[in-house]
Amino acid sequence: EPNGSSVLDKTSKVPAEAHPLADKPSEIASNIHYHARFTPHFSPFKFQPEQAYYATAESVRDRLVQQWNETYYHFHKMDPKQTYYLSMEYLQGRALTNAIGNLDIQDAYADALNKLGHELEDITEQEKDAALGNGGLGRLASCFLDSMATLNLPAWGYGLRYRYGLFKQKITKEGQEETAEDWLEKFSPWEVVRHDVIYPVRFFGRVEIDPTGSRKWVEGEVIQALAYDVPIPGYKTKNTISLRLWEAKAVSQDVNLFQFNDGQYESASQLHSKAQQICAVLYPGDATEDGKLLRLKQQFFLCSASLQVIWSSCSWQWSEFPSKVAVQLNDTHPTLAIPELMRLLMDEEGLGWDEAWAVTSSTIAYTNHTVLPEALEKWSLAVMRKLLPRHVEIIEEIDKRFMAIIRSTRTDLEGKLPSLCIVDNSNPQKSVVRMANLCVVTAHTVNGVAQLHSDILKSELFADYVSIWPTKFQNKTNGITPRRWLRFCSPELSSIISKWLKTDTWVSNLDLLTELRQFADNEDLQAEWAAAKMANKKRLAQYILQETGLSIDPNSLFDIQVKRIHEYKRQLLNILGAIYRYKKLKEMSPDERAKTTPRTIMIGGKAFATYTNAKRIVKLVNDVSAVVYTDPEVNNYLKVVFVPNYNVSVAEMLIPGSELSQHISTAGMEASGTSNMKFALNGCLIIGTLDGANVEIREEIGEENFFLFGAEADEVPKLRKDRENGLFKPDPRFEEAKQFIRSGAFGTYDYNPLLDSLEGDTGYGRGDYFLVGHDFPAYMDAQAKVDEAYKDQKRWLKMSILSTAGSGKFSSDRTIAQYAKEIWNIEACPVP
Ligand code: B1N
Repeated sequence: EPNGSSVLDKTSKVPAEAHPLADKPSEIASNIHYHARFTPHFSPFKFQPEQAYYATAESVRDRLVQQWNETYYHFHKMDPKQTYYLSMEYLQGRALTNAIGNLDIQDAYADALNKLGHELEDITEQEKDAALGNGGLGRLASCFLDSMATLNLPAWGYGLRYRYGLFKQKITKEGQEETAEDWLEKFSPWEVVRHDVIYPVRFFGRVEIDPTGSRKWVEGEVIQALAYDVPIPGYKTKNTISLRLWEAKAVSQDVNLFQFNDGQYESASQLHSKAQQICAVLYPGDATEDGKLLRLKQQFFLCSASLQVIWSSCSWQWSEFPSKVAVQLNDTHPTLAIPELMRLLMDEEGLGWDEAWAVTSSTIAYTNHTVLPEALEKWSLAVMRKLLPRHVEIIEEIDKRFMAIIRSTRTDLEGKLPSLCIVDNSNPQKSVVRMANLCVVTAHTVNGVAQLHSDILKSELFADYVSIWPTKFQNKTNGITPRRWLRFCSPELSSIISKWLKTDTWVSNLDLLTELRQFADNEDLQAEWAAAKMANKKRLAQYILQETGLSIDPNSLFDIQVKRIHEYKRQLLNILGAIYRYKKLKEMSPDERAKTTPRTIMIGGKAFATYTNAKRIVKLVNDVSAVVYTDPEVNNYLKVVFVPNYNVSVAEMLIPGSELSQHISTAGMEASGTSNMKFALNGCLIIGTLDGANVEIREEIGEENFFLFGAEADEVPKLRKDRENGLFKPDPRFEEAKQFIRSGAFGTYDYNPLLDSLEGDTGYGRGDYFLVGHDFPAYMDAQAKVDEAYKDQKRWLKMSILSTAGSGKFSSDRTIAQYAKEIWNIEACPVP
């Protein structure tokens, strides 16, 4: 641990030279061979791809561990201010390609594996994705870690080591089926258990008040949090930081052996199973909240363990704490870090309220990722009081003091108190804690994740707070790591870029991509660009064939929408458009058809297991796919494919092979989106609404290179009202598409509930809350423009090059540099 005594103290320097690591392919090959033999996980006679994967991973891990130790030592010596990024989700994906790439040793490892009779590509495919997240929010956390390491920032990621990550999606006749994804089935070579980093986390119990009036949380049940560390290498730097994942364990002395002898097997093993439950599963929601007690336990487990580490590593005066530590809350999921830090400071350290509050509020910052009302966390006060009695006292005190200040200083806000307060008592039987309010009241900085989203936070969700703290609110437009999302997933396009820019430094300085603009019309570049795209499309077609049995034509326009299935993301708009296209193609003469632009529409994504409308959309896409595929009149001009089990690795295959991607959420509802950035970076054109980061992407790449359509965010409330008042006049094309489904063209499944959601009552107020009907005609017109543009390949390629050239802003390096400077106030600490 940073400030504990360790072996590192006794040596002036980590003796790296004592453990030289192989560089030549032949040495690497023997190192891999060494691991296959002496770190055995399998019987010794096998060296199939699976065994080769584990041995290769362990060989690469040796290097990571060496850099990691040096980084630990260096941070320990320099003692800089450090950032702790707290997140309930990390969508890491595979680690091997990333590690080899960031260490810049791909060629040597490829050669080494060749010597052992394997191809690097086959070996890396053996790895299971670490999917400890649901979607954008989790993947953002993982991109951030890559950037923090690359920028040499003294930073940590903290999360939970879920036994089962995001479910695996299978498509059957019924639609989506979920099965458990056992990512630790064999074991992960990328985690290191830290037996010396273990902290007690308490649940339930009561508050004891001693004669001096000081309070202490006692009794209840105590579960141990044990650290598993995952190395996060930066790109072309020695700095290797940690993702620390907590695992829950029963304390051994609590599991009393004598109880077993007394026949009390139950109570002894109970604690074990309670501990196991905590990290058993990731809650598979994305922008939905289902308020389970176990989820609250998970959240507290993360917060308490992480805060205890920070607290125990603190060797400074408490007043100095905020100049040594920054804590970033990834949405409200780790909000309990606030009362937990207050508790540690007051009950364990003996600080007074004001001092503890000053430390807490100047340490903690909060990122909001959604304005969807159903995703804004609210916890029952009664439930929380049972689980965390001391924390509820603290939350109530924060609320009380905040209310008092507002009452005494802001009489103009008197009427706003019910919406400003943290504990909502409007229904005294069902009081709830509004976690976002607790975050806003406490944090020194609150940020949104794209300019439009941050503006909406200020003008709507948190408007009244802005009048209290005008400078608390910031924007930090999301970003993606250019390593995973271009350099490694599309080596072909990457080498072309490096060749034309005469440098590969764009990989860690993505703004350099603007230099491609001057070559956008160059025929040689366009030819190379087209060849790389085609290679990626062929690879993708091969993958689709292997996964779905469907054969797609690499000469057709590859049009992709992949993301969690949600009504606000409007996959329904996409598939209705596809249905209309299909119907028109059927009505055409063969000559007319031959003049159209052939398209392959791919849709992928997981639906929350209990989100019925999302599951109906999955089913509809699959049914449309089957009908169109087997229609000989049409299937040369249109194919619809549902890509099963969308995850990080599948994205790495799809995105480089894409030509058009759809980011078509109802304006104002997608906080940012990050796949839009990945597609644009890979030279894929976007059809989209003015929502989330689309707005900024369009600004950067040029409006002539973006297929824009649809209502704008500020028009949405009125359009919804108009619908309610019966003022909406549907476009005949929209009616035709819906009618075609009703006619049974795609089978006998009952699609009426889905179609009714576009008309009748959806539970969101009167029908079509997401304005699919309103935007449909504009969407179809924009799609017609896409078809026209694709016919002119020169123009299309130019637009594609300009998309990549304009994507520099969306590097997570830029985002993280802004967090470091404008929120965390930390500086780079590069290992020499
Ligand atoms: O966070 C991403 C954004 O790019 C997306 O637009 C946004 O939808 C996503 C509850 C969420 N917001 N909220 C969640 C995830 C899990 C959960 O249990 C809410 N995810 C987002 C990154 O900023």
